Amino acid sequence: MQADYSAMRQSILDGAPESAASLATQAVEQGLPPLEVIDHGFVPGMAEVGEQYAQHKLFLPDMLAAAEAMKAAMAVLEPELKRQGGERPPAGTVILGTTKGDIHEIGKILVGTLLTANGFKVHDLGVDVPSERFASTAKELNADVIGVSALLTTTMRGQRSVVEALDRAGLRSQVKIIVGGAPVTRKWAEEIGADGYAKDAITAVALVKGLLAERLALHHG
Ligand code: B12
Repeated sequence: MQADYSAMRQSILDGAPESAASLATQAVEQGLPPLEVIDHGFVPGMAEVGEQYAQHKLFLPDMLAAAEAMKAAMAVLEPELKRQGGERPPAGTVILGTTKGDIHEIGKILVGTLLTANGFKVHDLGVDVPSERFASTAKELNADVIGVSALLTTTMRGQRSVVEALDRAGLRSQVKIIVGGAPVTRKWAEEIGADGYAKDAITAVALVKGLLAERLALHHG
């Protein structure tokens, strides 16, 4: 049987959590790679919802329903992703969160899931996180990397505040900061003095691995 990507996309557009979850379950039962199912089946639905919202064809409640459907699908696919990663000693500790004033969480959760699947210890602070909390938690957990998500052009500046908060806490040289989210660009990351930017969850894993390898090389080389 083939993956029904168009039905998955439609379940997001319809804001139908039951149908999204059952399509995800079917995909798992068929042995389809969970990441492909997310990327080709469900994420295109979210992108379409965003476009239709921008064109005033869909409204806030529709966006909310779509997010619920996406979360229902992810609840099925996440454990699969993590299981495929297997058990290994932690490759490093990463703190994740969405900036103050911003409640978008789906992309961040996906980044966290893939990092976990790749052996990282992930501590997710959730959404609407004050900059100082990123810094204090980094200190508390002796974190290697902080990942800051922002989905609104207005909350992107919160990413700069996290860089500044880490500076103030005297931790800037010890902890790497990476940023992401739909409106975020590499140029913005450079402008605010972050250590990296990734456009999606797969690239985020490569980015974190690269940053930590760089650091190991500095310490030992
Ligand atoms: C779902 C959604 C919502 C849901 C969120 C529910 C939830 N639990 O998360 C709800 C309904 C709550 C919502 C609310 C609002 N939303 Co909204 N929302 C979306 C939508 C449709 C999808 C976002 C999503 O989940 N995408 C799927 C994930 C998988 O993709 P992603 O988030 O981009 O994440 C990937 C990458 O960006 C990256 N990434 C993400 N984070 C990080 C972090 C790091 C460190 C790294 C390295 C990478 C990384 O990796 C991820 C995985 O590949 C987008 C449209 C869009 N195209 O983005 C609009 C959108 C982001 N929302 C928008 C708006 C305007 C709003 C509201 C202001 C609407 C209103 N009038 O109230 C509110 C704001 C609420 C708030 N204070 O935050 C606008 C933003 C416009 C702008 N440029 O600022 C968008 C673009 C829609 C549009 N086209 O107008 N929204």
